[in-house]
Amino acid sequence: MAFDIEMIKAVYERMPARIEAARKLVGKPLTLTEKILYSHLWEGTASSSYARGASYVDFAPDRVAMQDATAQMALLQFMQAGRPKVAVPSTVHCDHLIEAKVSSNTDLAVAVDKNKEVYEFLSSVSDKYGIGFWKPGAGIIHQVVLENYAFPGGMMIGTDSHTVNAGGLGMIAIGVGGADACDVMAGLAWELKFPKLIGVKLKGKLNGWTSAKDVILKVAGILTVKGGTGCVVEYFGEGATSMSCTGKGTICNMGAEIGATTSTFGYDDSMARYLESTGRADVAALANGVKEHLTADPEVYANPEAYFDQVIEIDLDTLEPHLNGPFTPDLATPISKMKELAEKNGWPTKVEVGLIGSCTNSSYEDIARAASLAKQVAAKGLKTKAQFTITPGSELVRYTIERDGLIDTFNTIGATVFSNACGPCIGQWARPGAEKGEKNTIVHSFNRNFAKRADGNPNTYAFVASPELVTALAIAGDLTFNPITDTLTNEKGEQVKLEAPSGDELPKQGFAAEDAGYQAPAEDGSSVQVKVSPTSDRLQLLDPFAAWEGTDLTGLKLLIKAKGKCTTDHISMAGPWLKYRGHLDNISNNMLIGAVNFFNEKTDNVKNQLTGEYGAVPATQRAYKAAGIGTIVVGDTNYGEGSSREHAAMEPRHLGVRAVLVKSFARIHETNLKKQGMLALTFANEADYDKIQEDDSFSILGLQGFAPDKALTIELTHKDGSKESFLVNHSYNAQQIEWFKAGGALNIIRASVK
Ligand code: MIC
Ligand code: SF4
Repeated sequence: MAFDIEMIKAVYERMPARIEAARKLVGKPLTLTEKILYSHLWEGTASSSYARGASYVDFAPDRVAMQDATAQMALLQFMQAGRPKVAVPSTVHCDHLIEAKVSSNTDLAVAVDKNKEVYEFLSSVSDKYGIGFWKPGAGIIHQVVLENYAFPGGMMIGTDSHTVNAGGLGMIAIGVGGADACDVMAGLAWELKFPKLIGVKLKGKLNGWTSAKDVILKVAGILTVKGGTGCVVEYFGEGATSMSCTGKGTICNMGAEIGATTSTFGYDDSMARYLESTGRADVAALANGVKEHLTADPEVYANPEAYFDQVIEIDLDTLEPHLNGPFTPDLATPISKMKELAEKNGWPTKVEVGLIGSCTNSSYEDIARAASLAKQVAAKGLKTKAQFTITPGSELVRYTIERDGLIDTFNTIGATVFSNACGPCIGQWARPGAEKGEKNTIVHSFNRNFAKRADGNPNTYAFVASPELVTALAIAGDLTFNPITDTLTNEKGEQVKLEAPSGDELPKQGFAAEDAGYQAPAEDGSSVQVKVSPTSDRLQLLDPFAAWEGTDLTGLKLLIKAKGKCTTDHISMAGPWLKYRGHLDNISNNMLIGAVNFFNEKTDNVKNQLTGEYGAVPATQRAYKAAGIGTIVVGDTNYGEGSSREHAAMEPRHLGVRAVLVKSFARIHETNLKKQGMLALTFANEADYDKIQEDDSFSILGLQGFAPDKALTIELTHKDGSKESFLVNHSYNAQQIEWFKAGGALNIIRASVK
């Protein structure tokens, strides 16, 4: 039986009437996205229709998921909310803190030892508050959610940007910061601006070398890393229904890379098959009973332009395999153009390592198709040129592929199998020699490829592709190898061609695992003790942030004017810093160390206006803090793209930054800043970015009249004493302004329990 089946039943019981009411209010047929959103309103049945891209709406998500690296902060906050138990089904997954070094079992044992304190904390908090706990080794959050919790038509939030993966099972699943998760677990509403809708029509069918990953690689090329901001992407068409459920998951997963709020697909047979094969025939039966509500009204897909804000059409019959990168997931190159582009751009073409797996791409189908290529190596007398690694997404997949001989197949090409965890995808790859900083190329089936993301080496050129293409390129050892047209020279000197990949969508003998790694919480957790040592360097209880002083902010200094791409990896790097995710003061020592200083083009090197000296960003900020001087961070477009990690907002808050002023924000990061009581501002006129000079002081004026849709004013005082003013916008609603005034949303919840 599936987890929380009663909750799922209740959702399906409410759905038809709520959808009917919404259809009347909206006055036209509904997309799937609208159906799910309108059936999850905090107010219950809709009383009015909402404006896309404009109305802030309170929702009631069905569940919450958290991974270990973000759960620590989320649960440290929840502990202060004064609730005995979580209000909705919630889970914690231990996946991010496991380093990939030697091999699965060795690495897991090392992680369990190294992270003992954190795992014990998460396990005991989970036990106490009624949260399901997935132990280290159980798998990556999104894969485990897809296998166990996701259900068509449901709505969930998760403290990880790739929570959107569950769209593959027809959910609206959204990545959030820990403070948002804390609200929902505390029984409060969750707020989101009603999204705009992008429809993607998939014509034709996947075939040959092309896989589901190529759909999203193509979409990322079209929409870029910010094209999906504020939007939900809904996929439909024969190409959608003919694709596997896990393939849909891959597409939704990487929707995070276009900034989309989430992506989803209508319920179909592939989802029913997946539910049944993962032991949830009961959910499939329930879903079948409300089928018509789990997809858009027929008029919508017949005439999408009339219902979506933007429509994209992709023909799967002609879609080519793609490679996206380096350094950004939206630089999309069809494989046939790689030779030309690599040469033009000077990308190293020798592939050193091919890495498959991760939360994005480690379904049974992915692994089986990649294995079909590995099998050809010996059969065709080839030798694999690059190193090859596999990171299974869950123990369920790992156990099953081992049973079915697929790991043995990979072993024949010298593969290393890492733990069922994030590992190399999040800088937890202890890659030998990475410290030398040599220019080199890797290909992987993950989702992100920002600088330093996999191995910490800024000169590693990472390209994202399907697991099939990664395997082929690893065999060839060459980024420009096009398996559709090119041949390889085998050991006998013959020219051989790889045959297109093939593999079962689901295991013929069903999924299996000896121990999936789940720990149920205590029925009554009131006597469970949660321990945090006051001397720990991994965990630190939170102190409330100070409330707004009630005046305009004056005399702020410029901490950094960041140039170009500034993702959450630049603001709060992962990899070696993941160990401090539960300790705000310690992790603050990585604040903005990856951001490029506009004035000297260096990272982690900014001017301290008090001394005139240049130094590291965190140390400089601590000096301002010690002097009681507030600061401001200035940034470019799509600031804070990438992760949901609220540390990127809490660190500046903790260290005394008062405002972040940018050309535009990524959604989750902007909300995280607001939640933590920071000012998140955007230039009314982007060109005003150019006015900011290195020695500027800032005043933020108009805060006493801080109101929705009302611009604030920034007054700059340059070094020579001259002044300049300009307007800055914000997207705070009345509630969010209260968060700012209280010094953070949590202070309001705290006050309500006293
Ligand atoms: C990531 O893929 O960047 C992460 C690590 O999963 C993050 C969460 C984190 O920073 O802990 C995400 O995507 O939200
Ligand atoms: Fe883990 Fe990478 Fe997936 Fe993030 S994207 S959850 S780091 S596997």
